[in-house]
Amino acid sequence: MQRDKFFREIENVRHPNETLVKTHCSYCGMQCGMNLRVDTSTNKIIGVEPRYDWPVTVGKMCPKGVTAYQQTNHDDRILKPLIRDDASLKGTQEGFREASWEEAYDLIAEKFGELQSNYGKDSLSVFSGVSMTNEKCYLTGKFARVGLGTRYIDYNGRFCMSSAAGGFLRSFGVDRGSTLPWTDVHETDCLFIAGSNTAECHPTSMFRVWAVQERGGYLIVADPRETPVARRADVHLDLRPGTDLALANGILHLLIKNGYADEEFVNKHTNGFEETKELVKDFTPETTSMITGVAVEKIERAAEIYGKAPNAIVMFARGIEQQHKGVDNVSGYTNMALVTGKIGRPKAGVATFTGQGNGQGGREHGQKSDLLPGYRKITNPEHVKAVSKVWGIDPEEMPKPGVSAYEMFELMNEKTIRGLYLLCSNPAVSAPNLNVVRKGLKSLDFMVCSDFFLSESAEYADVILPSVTWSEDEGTVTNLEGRIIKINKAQEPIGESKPDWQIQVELAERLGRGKYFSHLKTAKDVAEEFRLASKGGYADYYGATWDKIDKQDGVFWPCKDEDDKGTPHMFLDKKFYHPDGKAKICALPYRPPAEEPDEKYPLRLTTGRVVYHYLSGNQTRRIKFLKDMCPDPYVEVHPVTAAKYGIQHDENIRLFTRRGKAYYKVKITEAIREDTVFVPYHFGHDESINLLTIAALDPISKMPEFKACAAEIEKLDSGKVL
Ligand SMILES: Nc1nc2c(c(=O)[nH]1)N[C@H]1C(S)=C(S)[C@@H](COP(=O)(O)OP(=O)(O)OC[C@H]3O[C@@H](n4cnc5c(=O)[nH]c(N)nc54)[C@H](O)[C@@H]3O)O[C@H]1N2
Ligand SMILES: Nc1nc2c(c(=O)[nH]1)N[C@H]1C(S)=C(S)[C@@H](COP(=O)(O)OP(=O)(O)OC[C@H]3O[C@@H](n4cnc5c(=O)[nH]c(N)nc54)[C@H](O)[C@@H]3O)O[C@H]1N2
Ligand code: SF4
Ligand SMILES: [Mo]
Repeated sequence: MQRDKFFREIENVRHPNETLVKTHCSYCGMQCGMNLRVDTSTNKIIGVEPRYDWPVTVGKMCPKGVTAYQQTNHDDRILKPLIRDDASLKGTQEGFREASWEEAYDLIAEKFGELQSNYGKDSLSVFSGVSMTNEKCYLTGKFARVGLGTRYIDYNGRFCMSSAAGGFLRSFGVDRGSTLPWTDVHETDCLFIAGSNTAECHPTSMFRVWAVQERGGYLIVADPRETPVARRADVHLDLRPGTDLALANGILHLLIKNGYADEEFVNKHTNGFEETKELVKDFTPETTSMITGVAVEKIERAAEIYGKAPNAIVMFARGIEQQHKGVDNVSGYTNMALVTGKIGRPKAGVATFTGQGNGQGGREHGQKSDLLPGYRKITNPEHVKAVSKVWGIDPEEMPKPGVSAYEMFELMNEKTIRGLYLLCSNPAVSAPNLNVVRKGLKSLDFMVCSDFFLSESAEYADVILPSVTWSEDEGTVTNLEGRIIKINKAQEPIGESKPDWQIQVELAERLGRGKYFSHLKTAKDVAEEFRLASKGGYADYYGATWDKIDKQDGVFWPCKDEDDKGTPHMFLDKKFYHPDGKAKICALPYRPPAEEPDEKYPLRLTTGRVVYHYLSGNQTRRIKFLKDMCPDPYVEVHPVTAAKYGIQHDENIRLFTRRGKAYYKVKITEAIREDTVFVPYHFGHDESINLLTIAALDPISKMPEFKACAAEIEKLDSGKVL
């Protein structure tokens, strides 16, 4: 009924010369279905409407999604290549002049060539991101290894999905973010959600979350803050930041003790149970409560609900993953599903809320320092051989593994890395411990940045290349379910902007590597090569043709050939991907955050998002509605803590840690623990909270501990920003 009314209203506002282009949102991993409205008299995008026929999001979009189209023809778009002609202004927006593509390519080829002949192939680096299509992500990996011949490539997913990837690989032997399709979520009996601000970060999942409760099921949320999803939870486990592993072990202790372990499943399909059972013996509710700060009754109730639920899904996001034990946290919460056997069947399983639009596909096909397409390892000679064959290179030529994202900035400071090709990321805002990162960018001999809006990171570049927005190119993206979907082109690139794959093909030609790239004339050409390169890897996309994606509403990987419909549910045959076919239950000793509060820094700082902004904010801070709704950063402080410091709502304070300081307005709220403060990270320059965060890295995933460090507040006498 409502739906009909909505469509009638839409019909009434339709432009006379309007056509609709079926696609998905540019932002988060939900990849909401949308139609871009295009005026055929100008061939310009003029608006958007949600797609009711998209099974994952059924007509839902969030404030970012409904305004995303405003990026395409925005006044701030970079329309021509820019070359820096005043090196003294590095680190600012000044000192650039417009140039032709020819001049820009010539300069890059000359400077990259010089650096490699003076300092070796590995003096260059590539830092990329996963707001790009699979085809672009794939080609970026090839461009680094074959076009530049460097080992140093890594990407922003290191700060995003790397701990989930590490945990899933260890527990299941495969890293697909969700073991089931999202259309199962509302049909389960219990959702256990840890470290996900679902209502603000994956808002179009919420109708499924509420539906669980409406059907009489349960919602358990573990978060130091009372987020909108925590507020309506049956149990809110309001833990201290950085203590998830103790909570996961504590719940496992109760599940085993109270008879909820599925012995048959454990014996047949898993390893590691006895060792884990022994380890979690120590995590009594009392001990767990002492470490986490969560009341004993809440821990007991959560274990009881999860244990009793016929079907349950354990879900988590960056709250548990962006810790220096993020991988352990992922395996720790995954243990709950493995011990109780609530996995490998519909409506039961484990899922992470994948962050970026292509956070899943972008991590499978070679942007990570040690990975090649199809989730192959660059350290495995057989894998190298398979990919070298597709690329037409001698396996000997394949560069060795590089280092992780943050470590690349350290190497820039050491002058091991001297040149950078940055695309699709804004690390001058989003990387941890920014004083080191910004210094690293500044110390580069030569830096190229490809973006469509001049970002804070582009301010350090010598050449800026104008890329296109998602609406000006086509290709595939893999959403948070592991479903490969199609992004369609709604408008020709504006100005002289070009898609990144085309930039890489043309640049490779300038670098004398054209024979490996020149055959790629369209996005579809890249797609065909990419499917082939993934063939036989466990993230096998070979069978996911664009045609099949269109006909089936997407294709879940693995999808091995033309006849394969794809794999919506993982492990239905109870076969996990470790060589013996079993999953691993992991015994994980607790360790505290890298930096615990002390007398000098008595508070815990945690960081994250708000609904109106996206990541570094370089896109959403330019959209008027979003900027109006959330113009500035702030620090959330509990009223008791505010009283202790004598600070008022809206007062400016200085927040500092061992790494740096910044000034924020205080937002007093009871929705946070007394010992914790929270700052959203979507803001640049002096407002970036990453000036304060700690670069303590997880030993397996190399994920920085964005979610917990020790901090202190200082009241300013004047109450003004200094
Ligand atoms: N509006 C909006 N949506 C987005 C994005 C965005 O920038 N803006 N980005 C997208 C991307 S790339 C990502 S990665 C996802 C991120 O999605 P989320 O992970 O949901 O977002 P965050 O705000 O980073 O953190 C989630 C929650 O973790 C909690 N938390 C902090 N410390 C801890 C802890 O120690 N333990 C536990 N259990 N919880 C903790 C925070 O209070 C917060 O509520 O969102 C995607 N969607
Ligand atoms: N303190 C703190 N820091 C964090 C986090 C946190 O929770 N707390 N979260 C981390 C997480 S999960 C993430 S994902 C990272 C993300 O951090 P970033 O990688 O910095 O993310 P974006 O802001 O999306 O940066 C993408 C940039 O590329 C541009 N862009 C978008 N699409 C394209 C394209 O197709 N081609 C090109 N060439 N450019 C494009 C955009 O305009 C933007 O400038 O931040 C991390 N940093
Ligand atoms: S939920 Fe994510 S994909 Fe959907 S409209 Fe919002 S930002 Fe876009
Ligand atoms: Mo992310």
